[in-house]
Amino acid sequence: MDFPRRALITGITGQDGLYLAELLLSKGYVVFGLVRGQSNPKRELLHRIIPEVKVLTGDLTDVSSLIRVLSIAGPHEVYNLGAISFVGYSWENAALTSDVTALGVLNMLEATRLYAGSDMGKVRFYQASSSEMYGKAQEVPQTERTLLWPRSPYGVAKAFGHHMTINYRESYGMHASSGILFNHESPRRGPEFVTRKVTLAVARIRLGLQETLALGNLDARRDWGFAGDYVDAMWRMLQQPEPDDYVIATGKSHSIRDLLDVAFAAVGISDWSRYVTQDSTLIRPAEVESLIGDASKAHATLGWKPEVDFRSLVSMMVEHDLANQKHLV
Ligand code: G4F
Repeated sequence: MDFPRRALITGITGQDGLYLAELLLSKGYVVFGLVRGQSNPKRELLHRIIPEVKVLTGDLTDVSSLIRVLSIAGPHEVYNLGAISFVGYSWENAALTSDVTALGVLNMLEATRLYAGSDMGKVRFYQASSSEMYGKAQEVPQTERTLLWPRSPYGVAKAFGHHMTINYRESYGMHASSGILFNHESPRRGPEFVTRKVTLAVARIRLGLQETLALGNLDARRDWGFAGDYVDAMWRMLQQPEPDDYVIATGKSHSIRDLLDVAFAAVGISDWSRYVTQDSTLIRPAEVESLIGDASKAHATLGWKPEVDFRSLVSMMVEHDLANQKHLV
């Protein structure tokens, strides 16, 4: 094995990209991150948080830029985390979501295949698949073998990327693995996602900076874990002798109402009903009502298990938001 190991991460400025970069750096990797566009403000942010990452410019929709980036980075491992990842947005921008989240995977796989040339053992590939692919879930809990029934343009795009990854594995013998990650959150989560939207609002309500919180469907259920735990599973997948697909989940499901209970309780509010309103414009055209994953295969093969439970995760996020909003009081 060559040392030091080199990794290329797409989507490095997202929550998962940042945690994964920190994990790989702690293991002695040289980490390259793909960042899109000219004067992207996220480049500065990345440099401030993790200055050790070597930033390369490229775009998932431009295969020639990916080939160039791969030849500069010379990675042993490629983590394809880049995507337009907000499900709600994907109905408004279905074509763009498909270009980036679906065809972007094909571009990255093809660029990696060309980079590997006749030596497929040279590089290992991780694809960020998603539990959103299960959509109208056909089985409870969901496993690697559960039928995919996506309910959003985002879910359809992720299903394309998932199948294409399997196809490259089967067609070209590429060491390409897919992590079917259930919802995973952290203080680094964007405020458009429901967990962070709630914890930020709860902190602001507690501090007197906000009066109410408008939400959509309160009955949806998700299997929520901690992003910091989940990136470890990605790395473990690429250390296996054989590529494969793995569900990464906690095996516990909670509703948005449970999320509200725990988040408001963390600031000493037991009855949140007077703070929360329902906004019909936030209800999705087709909802994924309930997801819960069975990660037995990851437990058995990767030796992976989640460390942070739902209550600790939500409390961690509320604490973080109280601290970062305090200066506004
Ligand atoms: O936090 P969410 O927007 O996450 P969603 O749609 O489950 O997707 C996330 O997890 C996927 C993994 O399964 C990823 F692939 C994907 O990229 C993303 O990270 O919404 C969670 C639930 C939904 O049922 C939604 O309808 O919360 C419900 N919800 C209710 N009110 C809301 C709101 N979601 C958002 N974002 N904002 C609301 O006001």
